[in-house]
Amino acid sequence: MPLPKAELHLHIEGTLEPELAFALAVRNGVELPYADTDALRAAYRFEDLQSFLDLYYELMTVLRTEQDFEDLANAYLARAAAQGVRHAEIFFDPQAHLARGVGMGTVVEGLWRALGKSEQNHGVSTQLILCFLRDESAESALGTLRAAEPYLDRITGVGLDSAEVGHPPAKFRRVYEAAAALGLRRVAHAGEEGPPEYIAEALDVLGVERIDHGLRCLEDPALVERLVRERVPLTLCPLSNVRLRTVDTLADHPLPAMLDAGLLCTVNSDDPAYFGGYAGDNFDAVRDTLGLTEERLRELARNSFLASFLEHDEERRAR
Ligand code: ES4
Ligand code: ZN
Repeated sequence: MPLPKAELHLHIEGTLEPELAFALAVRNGVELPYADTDALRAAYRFEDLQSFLDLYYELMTVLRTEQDFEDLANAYLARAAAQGVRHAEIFFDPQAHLARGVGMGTVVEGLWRALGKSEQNHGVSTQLILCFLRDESAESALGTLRAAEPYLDRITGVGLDSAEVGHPPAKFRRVYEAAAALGLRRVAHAGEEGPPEYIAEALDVLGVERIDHGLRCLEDPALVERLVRERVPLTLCPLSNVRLRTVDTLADHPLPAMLDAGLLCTVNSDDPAYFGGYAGDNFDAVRDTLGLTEERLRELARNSFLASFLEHDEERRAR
């Protein structure tokens, strides 16, 4: 029996497995520049975040209809459930779809067709987090939030993803203020490829409650101390870090040191179709390669629920 856990860092478009991508390409008459699933898988050799994002945005062009988004989400939820995921806070990237003429309603209602029945069908509770693409303009982000207003009963919060370096959190101050005024929860990717200053800025300027990745906090001891003191959750993604070369090998991953330092770490899959595994695979990998004890693994699973947006009685953080 896999450890029950919550998944807090998962891009639904990053769950698009090659087989489903080809099936949707056929269904929608979209041409993919790969002969077959093997040829596509062979392209999953990434140098860095950008080389991954290029393929990620290319492949998601097969997603066109509500049915496509429903099928995508159901495939993810079935795999997640099999690996012990009981709750998933799911990112989606509407700007990448709006730019192709696929409307906000198609994306949100399509996903909701799966998410609305997920507890019943998969035993997984879900929430949706709308992410802004940080390499797009602040105005585009504001327009995206406006486009999402009719669907806010389906959306728990906002996040910030895509190419990090050169796009500091402060660029999105206004849209995060607007999101907060609408009662939305706030998270942001920071310190994946970007510097530790982006982590502090996401907390101070955007008012985020969690940091997605946050790995580079380790370069700034005072920041680590703050993250520990304020109990700021970090949603780490070990297999993603290896594939995108944020760490050299999994054996070099600083997760054990981060736990020892008292950071509130969680383990997640990020883009599991691309990075070699779902949530349980990430847990197994850190157990096997980093030698985490059962006690540490239970701590990670407990952290995932503490850091979630589920209602809970326990006092989560002092902030
Ligand atoms: C992402 Cl790994 C990662 N980092 C930033 N943005 C993303 N979007 C999808 N996966
Ligand atoms: Zn991510």
